[in-house]
Amino acid sequence: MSNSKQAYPVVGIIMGSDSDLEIMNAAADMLTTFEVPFELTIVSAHRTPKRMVEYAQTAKERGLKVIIAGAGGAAHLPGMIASLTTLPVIGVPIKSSNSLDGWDSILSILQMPNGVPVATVALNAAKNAGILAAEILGISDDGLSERLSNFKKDMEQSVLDKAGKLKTDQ
Ligand code: RP5
Repeated sequence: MSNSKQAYPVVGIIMGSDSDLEIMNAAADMLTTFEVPFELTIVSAHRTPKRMVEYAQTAKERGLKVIIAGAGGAAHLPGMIASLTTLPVIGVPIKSSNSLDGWDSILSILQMPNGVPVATVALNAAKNAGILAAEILGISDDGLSERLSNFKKDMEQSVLDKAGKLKTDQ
């Protein structure tokens, strides 16, 4: 699936199973908000290893600049993708049906060996993965950087509004 707005995706969102989609949609939503073209598909490290290798090895030449990879349980997808490409990989640990309590997914993605980094976000935090991907791209895109800046300002204002409301309620 590609973001219909633009022909050339620069972020690849991949996940180990369609059961991860509910969580991973949050990354897609953030990229849509920031007007970053992306593609989204299923790539399983264990069930489709050849597809995983092909995806990682062709990602750069296809124009991708960042990959967001989500997986649950024995979550090897982000690390294996990172081992096969020089693109930055953001890993999303997912508390899946085969996950004990989420720690298995977190540690599988977080505890990478020296030389093969994966930027790991919090459990189920695909939203932050989307924001981080946009921030990486924002380094060389002033318009995107401005949209990210406005996002942070809106977030700040919403907290200040809530704080102000608490004050008046007391
Ligand atoms: C992982 O196993 C997937 O990323 C998913 O989080 C989990 C469960 O997959 P299904 O059995 O629901 O397909 O590889």
